Amino acid sequence: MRTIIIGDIHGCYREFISLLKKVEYRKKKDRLILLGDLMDRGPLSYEMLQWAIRWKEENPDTFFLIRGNHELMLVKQRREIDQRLIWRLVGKGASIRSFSRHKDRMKRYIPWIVENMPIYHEEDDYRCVHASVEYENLEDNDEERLVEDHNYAKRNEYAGKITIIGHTPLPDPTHYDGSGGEGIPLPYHEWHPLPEHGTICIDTGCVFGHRLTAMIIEDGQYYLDYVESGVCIENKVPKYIKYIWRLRSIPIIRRFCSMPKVI
Ligand SMILES: [Mn+2]
Repeated sequence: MRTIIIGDIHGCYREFISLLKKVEYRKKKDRLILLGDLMDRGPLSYEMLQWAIRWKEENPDTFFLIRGNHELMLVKQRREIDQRLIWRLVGKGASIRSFSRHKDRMKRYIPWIVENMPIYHEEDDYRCVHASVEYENLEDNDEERLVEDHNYAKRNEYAGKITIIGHTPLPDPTHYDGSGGEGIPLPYHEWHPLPEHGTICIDTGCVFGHRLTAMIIEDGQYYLDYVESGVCIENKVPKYIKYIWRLRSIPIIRRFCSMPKVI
């Protein structure tokens, strides 16, 4: 049985559906795990959430979701003022427009998110969280580390059981093996044994104009596939982000030029 894992969709519902088609997802035979951040920034957050709700209802045992920092902001927004402000800056407006086009409100879905989007998902030979992991025992990590932390994964210090993450957009899916060195970009369209240790980040910045990536795991092997982003983002992201992505495919530049920080 294949398991298909997809990272930060951010309202890129069209790309999500075309990626499912590209990897020939079969709902009766495959499992599907979404790593969170279904909404905000992109144009179709409402459609994406409705799809997830319907899918979870119809496929409760083969479809799993994890909570991202954007879902966490929705859950927390009424209590914490700083979370409200940050959320404004990182694409809440796009979600509000998407929901109001359907005369709906996001708040209504907080109980569904709390019930159906836990902060981690554990399997026998790997597990999934949204952002990063520090301690082998997932219970020992605080919520901020698992759901919100941008920098920890890149420090490449975690060498425990292999964990699939999203959250930090990168030019290519990347394996952090716990050695403390640079992450290793992973190739698309080839089967390889699933590494046993470290983290693999599969967020390739679809909503920033790059790609939506799927990781397929079957019998201890993995395969990566993607669709190009066709999205028009509603919140302005500087064009230099795309240029840096292109330049970073040249190894010497990759060494001296890190990804711009985006939440
Ligand atoms: Mn995120």
